[in-house]
Amino acid sequence: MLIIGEKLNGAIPSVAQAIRDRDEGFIRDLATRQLDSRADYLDICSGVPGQDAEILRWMIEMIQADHPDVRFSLDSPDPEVIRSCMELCKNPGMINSVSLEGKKIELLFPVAAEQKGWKIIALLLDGTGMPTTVEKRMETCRTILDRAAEYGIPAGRLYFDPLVFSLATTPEGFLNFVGAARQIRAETPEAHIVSGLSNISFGLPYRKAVNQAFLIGAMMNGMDSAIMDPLNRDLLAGVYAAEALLGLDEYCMEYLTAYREDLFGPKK
Ligand code: THG
Repeated sequence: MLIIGEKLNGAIPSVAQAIRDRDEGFIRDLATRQLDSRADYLDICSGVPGQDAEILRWMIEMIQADHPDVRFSLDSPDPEVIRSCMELCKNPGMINSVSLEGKKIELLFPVAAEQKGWKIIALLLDGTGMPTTVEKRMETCRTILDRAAEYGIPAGRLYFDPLVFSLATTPEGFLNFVGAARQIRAETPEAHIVSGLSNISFGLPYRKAVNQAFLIGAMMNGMDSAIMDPLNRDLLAGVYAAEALLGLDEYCMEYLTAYREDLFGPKK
């Protein structure tokens, strides 16, 4: 499972404040703690339209100075910002995201075709509103795969985000997510499935329980990457346990090592 640490996001009030104050210590600490919790990539999102490029640049340079091996997931609605930030990254990361909206593919696939180490998160959005059915998602997925092939980008570099809506407002949302995830992996086994965890629990109390159930359910249906909080020990333990259950962790070696190293918190 590829873990993309979600904490460096201006949508989180404490992070927004740290960005406004240009509080280096706060941001550097959040980066270090997520990497210590085995985040494979750090998602960075400024949440400040207009200053996106400048803020992401600030984070990239500061974090890279501490962690030369760090890999970023560049999370911006503006493809130009993603493109300019890619040049600043010492290591290949993830483009978060493309979709069929606007000129994202035209702007980002040419660079992605050249920079072969970069992975691409593709939202299953076609610009006509939120997808409500599995079939709508599949149409968008197939179009994106075709466009990628035109640029010589193999399916294995694509991480499809089927988009999940709040369980409180969209009762069939999880089943649609799972339906799309299963079908994508059946049709294109090399392609990957990714999701943010927290949309599912929006508007409900005790969100952690719903996020945890979503994570495990989605992993059992082909999700192999998540944008999540790696500092949430229970969630992280769930990832390791689910990997072992799926036969992806021989003799539970990874699970046992993580437990031994207190990755799931103090031993219980
Ligand atoms: N798909 C893609 N990109 C995305 C999302 C997605 N980027 C943004 C978002 N969704 C994922 N990122 C976050 C970041 C922070 C939070 C939720 C989603 C958040 N965090 C709480 C905090 O840190 O205070 C607590 C989290 C917890 O304890 O589990 O709310 O869907 N492609």
